[in-house]
Amino acid sequence: MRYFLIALLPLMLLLGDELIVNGGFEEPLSVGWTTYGGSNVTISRSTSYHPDPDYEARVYQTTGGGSGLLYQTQDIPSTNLKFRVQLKLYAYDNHYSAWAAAAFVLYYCKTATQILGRTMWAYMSPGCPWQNSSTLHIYKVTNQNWNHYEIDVDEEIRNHLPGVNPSEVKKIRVALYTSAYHC
Ligand SMILES: [Ca+2]
Repeated sequence: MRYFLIALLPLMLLLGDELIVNGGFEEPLSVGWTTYGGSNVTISRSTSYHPDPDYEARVYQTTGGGSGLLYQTQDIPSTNLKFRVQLKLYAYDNHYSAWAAAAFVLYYCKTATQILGRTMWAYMSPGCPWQNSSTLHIYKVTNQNWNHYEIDVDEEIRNHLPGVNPSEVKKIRVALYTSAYHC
C-alpha cells in the first residue's frame, strides 16, 4: 500500500440556522448526504472515530487514484453566516510521483452546478498541486489531531476570495473530500 487517507467530522453547523441536514450524523448517511467514490473509497459513520459518545463520519481512501466525497448542498439566505466544523485529516504517500490529500471543502455556488469559489481545510502530502487562487483559499492542516475551525463566511469571501462576489452566492455545498494521484 502506498498511501492512505482519512477524514472525519462530527459536527457541522451554519450558525443562526442549522442549515446542514443530519450534520451530526445521528441518522444514516442517506439522510441528507450524497456519497461518491470508487472501490478504493469507504464512507461510513460510527461513534468510535472520536472518543465522544456521538457519531462522526469518515471518508477513507486506499491505494488507487480518484476521489471520495461525502457532501450536501443547501440554499442560504445570504453569506452572513458563521460556519463551524470539527475535523481530523490525514493523507500519506510514499512514492515520488504520487500525491494524496484529505480535505473539508466549502463550495460557494450560484446554482447547484455553478461553483464560484471554494474554501478548504486540507492535509496534503508533498507533491499535492493545490494552490491558493482568487477563487480557492486553502487552510493547510499539518497535524493529525481533531481540530475545531470556525469562519464568518462573508468575511472569508471578502478577505480571501477576490474572484467571488458574495452577493452571487445562493447555495453552499459542504464536502468531506479525499483525492489521490498515481498511488
Ligand atoms: Ca464519537
